[in-house]
Amino acid sequence: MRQGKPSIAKPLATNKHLIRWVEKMAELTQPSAIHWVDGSQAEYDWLCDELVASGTFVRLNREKWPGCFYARSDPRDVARVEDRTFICSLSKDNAGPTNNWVEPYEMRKKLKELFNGCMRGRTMYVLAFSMGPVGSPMSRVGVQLTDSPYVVASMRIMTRIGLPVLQEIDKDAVRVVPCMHSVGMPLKPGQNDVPWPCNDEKYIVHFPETREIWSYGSGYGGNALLGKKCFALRIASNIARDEGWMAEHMLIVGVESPQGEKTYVAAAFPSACGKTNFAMLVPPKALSDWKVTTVGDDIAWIKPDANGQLRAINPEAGFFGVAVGTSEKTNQNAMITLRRNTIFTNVALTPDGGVWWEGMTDEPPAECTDWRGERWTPEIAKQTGAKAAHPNGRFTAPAVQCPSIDPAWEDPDGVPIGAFVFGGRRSTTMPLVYQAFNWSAGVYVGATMGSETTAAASGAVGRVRRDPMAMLPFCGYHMGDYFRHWIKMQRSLSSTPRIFNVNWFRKGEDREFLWPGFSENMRVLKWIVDRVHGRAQGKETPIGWTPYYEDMEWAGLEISKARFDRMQEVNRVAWREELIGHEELFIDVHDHLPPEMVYERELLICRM
Ligand code: TSX
Ligand code: MN
Repeated sequence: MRQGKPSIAKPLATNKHLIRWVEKMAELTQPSAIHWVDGSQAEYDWLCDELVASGTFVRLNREKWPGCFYARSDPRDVARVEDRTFICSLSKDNAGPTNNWVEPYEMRKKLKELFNGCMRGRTMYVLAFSMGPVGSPMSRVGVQLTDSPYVVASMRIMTRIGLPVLQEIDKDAVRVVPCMHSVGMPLKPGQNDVPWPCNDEKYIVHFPETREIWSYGSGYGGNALLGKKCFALRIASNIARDEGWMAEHMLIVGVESPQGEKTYVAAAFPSACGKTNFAMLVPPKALSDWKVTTVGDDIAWIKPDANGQLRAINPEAGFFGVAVGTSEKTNQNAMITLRRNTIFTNVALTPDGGVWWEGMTDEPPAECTDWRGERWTPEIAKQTGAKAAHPNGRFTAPAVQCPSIDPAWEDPDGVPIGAFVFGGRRSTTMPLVYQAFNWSAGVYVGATMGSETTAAASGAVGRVRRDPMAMLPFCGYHMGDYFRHWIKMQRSLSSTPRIFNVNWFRKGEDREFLWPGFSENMRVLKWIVDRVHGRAQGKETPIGWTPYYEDMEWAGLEISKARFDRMQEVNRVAWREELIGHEELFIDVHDHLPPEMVYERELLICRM
């Protein structure tokens, strides 16, 4: 027996409900062993050694990449599977038209078939995890039963796991979200395993009423790390709606002024907008007396406190970030964060035991092994178009290692939210920044946000795909009811956060980006914070308030007033087109749409 190998099947909890559930699920799935995860470093080290031995992990160069591992998934298991994701509420209407729904009884029957004996020949890990700091009144706990040690290792980075969480559960006062997970590849006696077991038949299933998650067939990302999208967004959005708080697909940053005034901002962006880059923004030299700190890069749980002030926690403990495009230039803080104790999946492996991905360096390595395990060189790439890293290849890194991590990132009471920011990737129509006139106008801005499609695979390039509050794939109930919940939240607040919309991606007639983006976004953030504190003027336009040129900090950046005006232009012709897009979105959810959304649209039409 290796050092640190834990005893098997001895429950590490005393909670009878938990133990009985584990026994029942073991009876169903028939694992060859049960391992209660304690969450210790010794256990993690042992687990990683096992993953190396089984070929799932490659240990990276200990000098250059201490504590880092490399994994390649099955090429058929590389991303979340939205068409295989189900919200099995009692009524179809509750799931709404934007979610897949199957009658819960029918789905349970199907899941029982799928999970029957699905862990044969494998170890079932009992993984207790807390979303949010252990013991925080805003945190929630889950227990994931999984047959994937890769998932256990990843969840140790992304959440708080093990003994401290089991102790919370033993207090018997907390409600546990049960999460069943199997890669769906049982092993016959003597059958050899593969580095990345999975099943072509995939099911990511949520039961909102009973707060349960069942995931089958995938070992990757949001399909398998059930604390993240499944729990912290789809299930939590249901809990939040019932309890009067918000589970949002938002990053949280702290903005500290030269005077030491701290303002926290929560922001929602669809994919491919550089959300993680924004969460770790480094101000430009000319604004280096301003500081940006990171509370979270993906999910925010936001709740009114006793004074009616919204406060937010990051329910996660790590970053599961897209690797491609991450570099010293685009995200210096991320590059430092992922230098140690990080799991890399579906990027390229270099001959010296390092990792590489497109956009990491200006010069590609002379040779490497790509995410499929094939030899890759820049020449081969030129000839075949082969990518070294999969575009959805990821780093899984501990948040504590981030140089910009906020001192209050684990504050059990959360941080006070001063502003909400929505954004999208839009080459036309949308100004660099504007502020909504009020709460319901701001909810309208979030509800109608969208991004232009970039990848050819996702339909016509350049079409606006609406993604309300970046929650379309993550809201665990009817989207119309979700807008209602946003509207309703105002009533429990003494003052509502100001709501803004940003667009880093507007292009000029020459098809070039008008705004330099990245660090320079600090200038936009500064105006937002100045507005929150009543320091900057707003210029009234039909869609909201925009900055006066004079109110933006331009030190160290040459942008003429004429260019700024082009970035900020509210074009009435373009906006009439835009409003038709809003109507198309609302058609789908019209029967649950709050009246405020209809009024706001009418108001916009009138102002145009
Ligand atoms: O992450 C980005 N951000 C946010 C940073 C805090 N990206 C990358 C998006 C892909 C994930 C951006 N791309 C941003 C941005 O603000 N802006 C752009 C568009 C852009 C790209 C390249 C340049 C300028 C703008 N290059 C030069 O101006 C030299
Ligand atoms: Mn996300």
